[in-house]
Amino acid sequence: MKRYCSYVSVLLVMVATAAMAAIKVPMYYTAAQGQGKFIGNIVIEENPYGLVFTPHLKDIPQGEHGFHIHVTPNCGRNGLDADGHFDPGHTRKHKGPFGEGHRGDLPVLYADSENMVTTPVLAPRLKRKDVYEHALMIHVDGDNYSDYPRKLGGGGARLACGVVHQS
Ligand SMILES: [Cu+2]
Ligand SMILES: [Zn+2]
Repeated sequence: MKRYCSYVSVLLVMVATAAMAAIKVPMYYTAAQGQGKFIGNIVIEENPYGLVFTPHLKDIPQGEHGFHIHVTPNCGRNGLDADGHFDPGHTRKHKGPFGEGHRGDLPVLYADSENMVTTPVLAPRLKRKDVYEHALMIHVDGDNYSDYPRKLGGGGARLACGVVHQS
């Protein structure tokens, strides 16, 4: 019986570790066909407050960049094949990571003067199961977490993209 109990507890630890494991998403510049240059990874981890996205990216123009989960796990046609923002509640509203709109609205990423993006961001309305088989998208411009004055936060063209696969 004792042996059985320790076997079960080892199993439980293994299950817990698997659930906590980070997801590593390789990111690439978008391209008209296929994928562009590799620019680094974004590591996704769940904690009690939501999902933490930790970027390790280079070659991103200095400043703010809109960052979202787009529905379709496909980065083709300069990112357009990823379709729109992840919106399981069909809100059709872009309100940012703390609003009641698209669940795929993530906090803005910031590239420093050396064109590196390394500051983690927290998305409080997401769990890791939400992000599998979708795309992470980084836009050319920033994000004001509103559909005004420009739709979808004003991020404009799609700069970099990566697909989140279940590991
Ligand atoms: Cu986007
Ligand atoms: Zn949105």
